[in-house]
Amino acid sequence: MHAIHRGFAHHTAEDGSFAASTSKLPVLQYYPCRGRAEPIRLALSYVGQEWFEPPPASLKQIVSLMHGEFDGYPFRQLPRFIDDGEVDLVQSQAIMRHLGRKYDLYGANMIEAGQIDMLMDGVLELRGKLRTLAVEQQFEAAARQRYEESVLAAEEELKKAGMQGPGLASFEYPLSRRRYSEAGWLVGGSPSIADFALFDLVDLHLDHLPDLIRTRFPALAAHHAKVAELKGVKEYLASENRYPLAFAADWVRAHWGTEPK
Ligand SMILES: N[C@@H](CCC(=O)N[C@@H](CS)C(=O)NCC(=O)O)C(=O)O
Repeated sequence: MHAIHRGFAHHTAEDGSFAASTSKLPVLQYYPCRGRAEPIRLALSYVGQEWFEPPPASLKQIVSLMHGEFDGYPFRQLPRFIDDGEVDLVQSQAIMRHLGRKYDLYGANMIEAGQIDMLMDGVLELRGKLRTLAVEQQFEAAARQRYEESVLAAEEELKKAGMQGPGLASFEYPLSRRRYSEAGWLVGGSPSIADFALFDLVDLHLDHLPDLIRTRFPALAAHHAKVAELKGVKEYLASENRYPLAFAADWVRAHWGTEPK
């Protein structure tokens, strides 16, 4: 059994048998699936920063600790990211913004940083809609059709769809019009944390609806392909480190047999 992180003591890696090989690596505690950790993994891969993830046996301990202790797990949720012996964060968006600041993936100025925040909030909202369809509704036919007609409505149809909040067309629009970037990224002249968040969202959609996405959202498909070719990202996507399963709830159900939270 591997030791795990406890309380507020800062660690840079797992204790015990993993300590020697991982003592300098940031630790990402999450389920062995893409889930809310995937944009974090993509950003780390892009900047060439290796990281450590506890194996499932440790994770089981982490999750039971997490449910009973606020220290280290203030919201009783994962992901948790421990970096440089001082940074210890939960909330996937806070972790992404930390990586954005640390590795210069947060735009060239305050204006771009604000645009990145705005677009990432939109991606998160859309991810929630996809999660409902995938995890709660299990892609049931009527729910899927409603999703295709609202979240996946093309630009002009989305304006009439009567749905609150973003659809995928909300991202097709700025990309195809080069609204915030002349370079084909979401914002500014180089990749930012928003690009990794959007890539993950489009990737999840491509798993289930490849033809529809490619036909209705060519700019999103092109952006997805551009991110997938980035050095570091390309290698990560082709590696064994990339988990096949998309949602944490599905992993928990499949491996621990308990109802997902
Ligand atoms: N807003 C949080 C949500 C985190 C979240 O929902 N985490 C889920 C897994 S994806 C979790 O830890 N659920 C509790 C559990 O599995 O017991 C974030 O973005 O990090």
